[in-house]
Amino acid sequence: MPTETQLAIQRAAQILLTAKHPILLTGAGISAESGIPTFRGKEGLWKNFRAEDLATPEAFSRDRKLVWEWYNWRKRLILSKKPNEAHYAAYRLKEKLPNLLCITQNVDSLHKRAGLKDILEMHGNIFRVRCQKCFRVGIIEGEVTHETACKYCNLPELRPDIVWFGEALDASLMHEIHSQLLRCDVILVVGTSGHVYPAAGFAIEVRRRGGYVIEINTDENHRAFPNDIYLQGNAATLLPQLDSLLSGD
Ligand code: BJW
Repeated sequence: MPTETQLAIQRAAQILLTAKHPILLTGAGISAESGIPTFRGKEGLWKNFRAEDLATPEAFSRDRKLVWEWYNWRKRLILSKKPNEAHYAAYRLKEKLPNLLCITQNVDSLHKRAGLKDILEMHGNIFRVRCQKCFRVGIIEGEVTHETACKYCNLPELRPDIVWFGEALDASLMHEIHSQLLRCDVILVVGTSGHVYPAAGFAIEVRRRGGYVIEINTDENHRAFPNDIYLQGNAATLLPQLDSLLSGD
C-alpha cells in the first residue's frame, strides 16, 4: 500500500513529465544535508549572526574586514563539503527534462559541482569577487581580505559578488526569469523558506497563472495551497525518489 507521500510523489512526477515549461527553484535547504547551514530556523546562520552586520552594502561600507572574515569562513566551510543526493537528483532531472529552467538562491556552487551546468545563481556566487571601482568580476576560491587588490585595476576594492539585502538582482537574469515565469506551467520549489523576495514571489506568480506548485521542504508546519503538492521531508531523500519516477526506475 503506497503511503500518502509516495502517492504525492507519483502525482508530482506525472505533472513534471507533461510540463512544457517547468522551473526548479532551490534554496539553502537543498544544501543542508551537505552540512551547510541554512539562514533561518533553529540552526540557521541568522541565529548567530545579524544579517544587518554582514549581508548589506551598509555593513560592508562600515566594516569590510569583518564582512570578509565571515565570507572567508563560509568559503572554507563550503569547500570542505560535497554535493548531496539532492544536488545529483537535480542534475539528473535537468537531463530528463531539457526544458527545465534551474534557478538557485544558493551561492555555494554545489549544483555546479554536482554537474548541473545551466543554473541561474540569482544571489550570486560566494567564490566570485567584484571590484567596486572597475566593476570587473573574478573568481577567488581562497582567502580575500579588505586589502586584496583587484587583478585588473590593482585597487583594494573587492567585494563578494553576492546580492545583499536591499540590492537589486542582475537585470538581465531577472528579465530571463520573468519571461520564463510567464509561461511556466510547473514550479518545483526545494528547500527554501519563501521569506526573501523576489524569489519568494515565483511560486505565487505560477500559481496565480494556473500552474502547479510542487514543494519539497522539511517544514512540518507548512500550509499548502489546495492545488499544490507539498512533499514534507529531506530533499536528499525525496528529490531522488521523484527523479527516479521520471525515468520509470
Ligand atoms: C530543508 C532541509 C532539507 C532545511 N530538505 N528542506 C523590508 C525591508 C527590507 C527589505 C525588504 C523588505 N521587504 C522586502 C524586502 C526585500 C528583500 C526581502 O525579501 N527581505 C525579506 C527578508 C523581507 N529582498 C531584497 O533585498 C532583494 N533585493 C531586492 O528586493 O531588490 C529590490 C531593488 C530594486 C532596485 C534597486 C534596489 C533594490 C535581495 C535579496 C538578497 C538575499 N540575500 C541573501 C544573502 C546572500 C548573502 C550570502 O549568502 O552571504 O540570500 S539572504 C539569504 O536568504 C540568502 C538566501 O539565498 C535567501 C533565501 O533563503 P533560503 O534559501 O530560503 O534559506 P532559509 O534558511 O530561509 O530556508 C531554508 C529552508 O529549507 C527552510 O524552509 C527549511 O525548512 C528548509 N530545509 N533543511 C528540504 N534537508
